[in-house]
Amino acid sequence: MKNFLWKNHSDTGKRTSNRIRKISGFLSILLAAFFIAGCVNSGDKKEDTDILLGFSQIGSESAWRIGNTTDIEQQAENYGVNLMFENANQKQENQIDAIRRFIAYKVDVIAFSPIVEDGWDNVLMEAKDAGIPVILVDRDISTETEGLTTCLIGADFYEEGVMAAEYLIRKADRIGLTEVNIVEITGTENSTPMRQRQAGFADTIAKDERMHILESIDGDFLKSRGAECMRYLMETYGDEIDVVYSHNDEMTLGALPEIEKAGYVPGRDVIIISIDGGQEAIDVLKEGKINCVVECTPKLGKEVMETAIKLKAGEKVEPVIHPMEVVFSDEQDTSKIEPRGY
Ligand code: GZL
Repeated sequence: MKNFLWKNHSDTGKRTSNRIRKISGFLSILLAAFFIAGCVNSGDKKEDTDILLGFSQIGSESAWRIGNTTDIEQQAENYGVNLMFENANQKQENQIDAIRRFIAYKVDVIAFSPIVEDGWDNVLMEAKDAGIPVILVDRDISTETEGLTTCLIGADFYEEGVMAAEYLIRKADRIGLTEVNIVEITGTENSTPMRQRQAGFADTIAKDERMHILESIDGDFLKSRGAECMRYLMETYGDEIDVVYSHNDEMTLGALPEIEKAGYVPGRDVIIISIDGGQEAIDVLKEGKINCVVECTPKLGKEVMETAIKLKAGEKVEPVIHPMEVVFSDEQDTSKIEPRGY
């Protein structure tokens, strides 16, 4: 809140000074009104910190990613953290360049969502040498070098894969399937969510002899690629396909029309399992064209800001923070699912 300094008009005539008194009285009331409004509108906005956080975001490839960006920005505002935000448009080299800019700018903390797990050692060693702590948001990195990052704030993707598979096993039991042929549309190759959602699902169905994966194909978390993958899978396997396991809602939403074009009803002829839990997919779940959506919350901003504030204060932080996540499916009354906010 700016402090307004008012000039004193002491050397003017009586009539003028009365007028000035009236104007300054009115302006004082106006200023007080603005101040009160400001306090009311500030909501729970905390005092500005002197923290400058550099954040490198992967891109805008999905409703999840856009929701994550919105939440990061809103929480920076709420916590009074100054945010230097850069969108890498799905390119690792853009993230590396952004991190180098943050280092040059001497930010207090760096946070980023690594698009893939490999290739970060050099730039993170530069951040370490510059004494700037790094927070991993959403996704992880793969490295042999200790101490390049302080913590990971993001979903337990392996557990998401397990929850997807556990739903499928329950569904197969419920409708009496004796053989279950699955096609898998994966997220970006070598990304943490792709690797772990695939592993959690595969490890869980491995215990069930009915389950077979016909093929896994990379949809890169993109709606357009999800459609292309599904078109290929329908042409290749057609009637053999009992289940589509898709690593995110965007690819699922791209795939559904291709299933319908091939003459099948998604959610009825083919079991559809998706991950993220954005509003559009939940609406389709409610229509019965998706059977299961595993939640992956994009709302990580609060934990990111609280962790940045702790790091700036030199406090220890938890090495891993996983948000709680649930499963939405045709096993429940989907009409009761609250608006998702992304
Ligand atoms: C998951 C996130 C994934 C989402 C996709 O935390 O990394 O990236 O599942 C997004 O929608 O593209």
